[in-house]
Amino acid sequence: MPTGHRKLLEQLAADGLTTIFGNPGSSEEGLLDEVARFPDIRYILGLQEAAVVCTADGFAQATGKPAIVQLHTGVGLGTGLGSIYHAFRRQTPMVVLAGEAGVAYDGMEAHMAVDLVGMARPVTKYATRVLHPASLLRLLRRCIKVASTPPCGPVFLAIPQDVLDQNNDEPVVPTLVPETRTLPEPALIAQAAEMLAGAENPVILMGDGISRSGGQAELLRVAEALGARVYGAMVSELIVPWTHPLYCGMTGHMFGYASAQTVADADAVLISGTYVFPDVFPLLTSPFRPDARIVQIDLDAYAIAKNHPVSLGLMSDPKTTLGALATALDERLTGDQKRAATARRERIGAQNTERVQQEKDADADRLRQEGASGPARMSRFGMALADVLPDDAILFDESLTHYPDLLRYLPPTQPGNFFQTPGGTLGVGLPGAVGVKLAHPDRTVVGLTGDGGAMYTYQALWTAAHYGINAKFVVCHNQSYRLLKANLVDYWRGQGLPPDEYPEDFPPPFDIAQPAIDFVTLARALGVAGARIGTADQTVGVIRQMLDHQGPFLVELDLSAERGVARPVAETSETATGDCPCS
Ligand SMILES: Cc1ncc(C[n+]2csc(CCOP(=O)(O)OP(=O)(O)O)c2C)c(N)n1
Ligand SMILES: [Mg+2]
Repeated sequence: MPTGHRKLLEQLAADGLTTIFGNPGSSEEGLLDEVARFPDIRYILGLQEAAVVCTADGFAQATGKPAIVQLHTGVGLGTGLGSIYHAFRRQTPMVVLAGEAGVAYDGMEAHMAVDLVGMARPVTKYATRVLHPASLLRLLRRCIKVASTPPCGPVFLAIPQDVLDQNNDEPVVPTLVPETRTLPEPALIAQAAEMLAGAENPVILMGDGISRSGGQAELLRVAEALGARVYGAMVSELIVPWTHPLYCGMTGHMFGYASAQTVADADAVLISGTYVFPDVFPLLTSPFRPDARIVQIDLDAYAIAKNHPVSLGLMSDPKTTLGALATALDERLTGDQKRAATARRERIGAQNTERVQQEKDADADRLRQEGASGPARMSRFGMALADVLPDDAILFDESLTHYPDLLRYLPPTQPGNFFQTPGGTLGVGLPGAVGVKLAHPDRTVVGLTGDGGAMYTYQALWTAAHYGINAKFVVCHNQSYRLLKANLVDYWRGQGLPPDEYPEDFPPPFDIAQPAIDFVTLARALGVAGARIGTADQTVGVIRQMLDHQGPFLVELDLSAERGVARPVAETSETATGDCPCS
């Protein structure tokens, strides 16, 4: 009779989950030994657990299916926890398995024994431990189901080796994931339409729950029917093309007062696939106008009215519900209301176009002044990359404070081609790109990271080299933790300090310039070729080299010219951090 090790792999194969991302140890040796004999499973080795989990995260984002992660008992799980937290925030379907010696040793407090479930619980949807060979596959299927059911997220299963060593006669059957294509009864759709119709300043806050349900087109129909400004809140994927007239960017991730500005004047707000507001320092009072009508649509009942009251909450699938809402709005809106929505759309679109044009003009002026041998700049890099990147290329973006200058030239326009890292954990960009490239080997995948972020998970490059995963990487080398500088400017302001009294210097720990990290040499040491862009005129050639190279390739983009943070000369309502997707 097969052992639990074998049956666990058979269950994964039955569910089409044939890739395991892991880092092994002594208490998973039985499982790893079985993997070696089980050709239907591929094991992707990572050298550090944070990188392992983030690689799995990218793979899950690209495939939409739960990624399987294997970690080594408490020490491996502990190293991976910060990255599991990221997966938790961004609702990545993921099953984390950690081995341990065995339940037989519970009374011994054996070497390396620890309460694994207790460690994992705060950052997972569900965490449990297999205690008996008759319930190994039962619990594994439960984990796969919970991870895959919206709101998706990581789950944890402790797999004691002595339980898996035993013979296992559980049947292998595909895991059932419940269907969630639900639709509220027509009266509720009508009520939602009535609340939103005729609004003069409607706003939509959208999140990843919409991508998960495939409701991007339906959201756009509603936005266009209403002429509503659309903001992403805790969003990591493209929902509305960033070039669409109504797309107005992301809410911030830091300060509630800044995010609240997006809805301050709104007389109607539609929230879907996210919650209000995912800030580090959230506003404790309601951000909404007292007379605003607020409709929230989500499969996640917990997200609805989570922090602030709403007028109507619909626990249902975003795609079907937004589709029905768009149809109801179409029928209900008067000719005048439709004309007003179109006019609003044109006005908002014109404002957005003008803002982007002004930013592009400023970039062009600066590049002209600095000349060809001037410093490398993200704007120059973005322009050059946009010229040559294939249409179906995928960006995995953790360029952090540099992302506005990049995406001005490479605005995401198609669902599935763009991922960001809103979870707050640094080090997602490089391994994320490795995971995406593994899922889409035929497409160009470019992962961007800050220099700070890179150093949390640089080991992912070794995995790319080891398996020949041909992803491209860009390190934005600004020699600093620049976002922390921007945060501090906002903090000074929040403390009521007048701008002319802001300290001259930032705290020394915000600079990582000495010694300068040589990212190209570091990449080479891990088996990945690379080149550095030190001046503007090197940009085009190095990008060509990156894309032409057969194999993974890393570009170190010297952004030391952009290491500072503009300090406001006077009181302003703009935050220095903007909508940077980290903290
Ligand atoms: C794992 C982890 N450690 C620390 C932080 C705190 N933190 C937020 S932003 C930041 C600096 C990021 O620097 P870098 O990646 O170089 O991007 P930049 O801000 O320079 O654009 C730090 C250290 C974090 N978010 N995650
Ligand atoms: Mg940096």
